[in-house]
Order: sequence, then structure tokens, then C-alpha cells
Amino acid sequence: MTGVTRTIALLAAAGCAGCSGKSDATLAATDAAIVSSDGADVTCGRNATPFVLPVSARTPNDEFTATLTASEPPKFGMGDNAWTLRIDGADGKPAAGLVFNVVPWMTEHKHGAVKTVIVTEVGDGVYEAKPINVNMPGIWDIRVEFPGGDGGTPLRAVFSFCSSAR
Ligand SMILES: [Cu+2]
Repeated sequence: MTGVTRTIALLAAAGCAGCSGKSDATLAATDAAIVSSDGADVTCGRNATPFVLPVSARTPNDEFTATLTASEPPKFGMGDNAWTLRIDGADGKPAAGLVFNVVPWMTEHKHGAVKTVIVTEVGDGVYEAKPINVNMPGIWDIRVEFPGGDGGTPLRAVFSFCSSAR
């Protein structure tokens, strides 16, 4: 039970840390990653997807599958993150020549990131997306948004990861 108790204490202490404009040093002190006995990072509770690569997210009807194959730095956390994404189409083959957006969104607080993510095709359905900037701890939904077939509502694949102090 020790791990659970520590988690609750941390959440109570952290509150909405980033929203009040605390310094990075304060954030780092209050957001030390909590790792359970099985090695999972439970800083955000167990609602986040473990950051173990490769990991995939799909659009609602499997029109696209986004697979995060590499990240720099290798742990998702505060600051700028650069991702390598492979995008497969409905046929399961790499989708080249796509134009899509990557939009970080913190659902819990209803806000996005302070930097725009630039997506660049590397080739053969592989794309680089950066900077994915994280400026506060917690669960970040990284939305990969593809143009809808009708040119309207985007098709969205979402990764939910827990950002930690590095
Ligand atoms: Cu926030």
C-alpha cells in the first residue's frame, strides 16, 4: 500500500502545479516519477498508456494507424520531444505523402501546448514530428489528426502519455 499512499500524497501536494506558474525546479521536486513494483510509471495513475515503444494509436475506424517508433529523448517528459511516427493506411501499408497535424492536448486542464508541432515526411510512410513540447506534468493526449475523407472533420488517433520530470 505504500505506493498508493505516496501517489495520493503527491497529487494533493502538486495540485495544478503548472497552472499557477511555479518554477521548473518546483515542478521537478513535486513530480518525481513514482514507479510501482512491476516497473510501471504510475505518476499519473494508471490511466496513461505506458511509454514503451513501439506503441500504436488508431483512428476510430482504422483508417490510419500511427505507430510511435522512436522518441528523443527516449522518455516522454517535460520540454521538447521529437517523435518518429510510421503511418499505415487502412490496407496496413505505409502511407506516404500524407499531410497531417500532431496536436498535444491536456484534456484534464483543457489546454494545448505552447509550441506548434512541425511534421516532416522522412519517407516510406515515416514522419518526424517535433517539437512536442510539454510544459507541465500530467496526462497529455497527443492527437494525430488526419484530413477527413470529406475534407471536414479530421480523423484522430490519440496517444495518452504521462509526462514526467526527466
Ligand atoms: Cu495542464
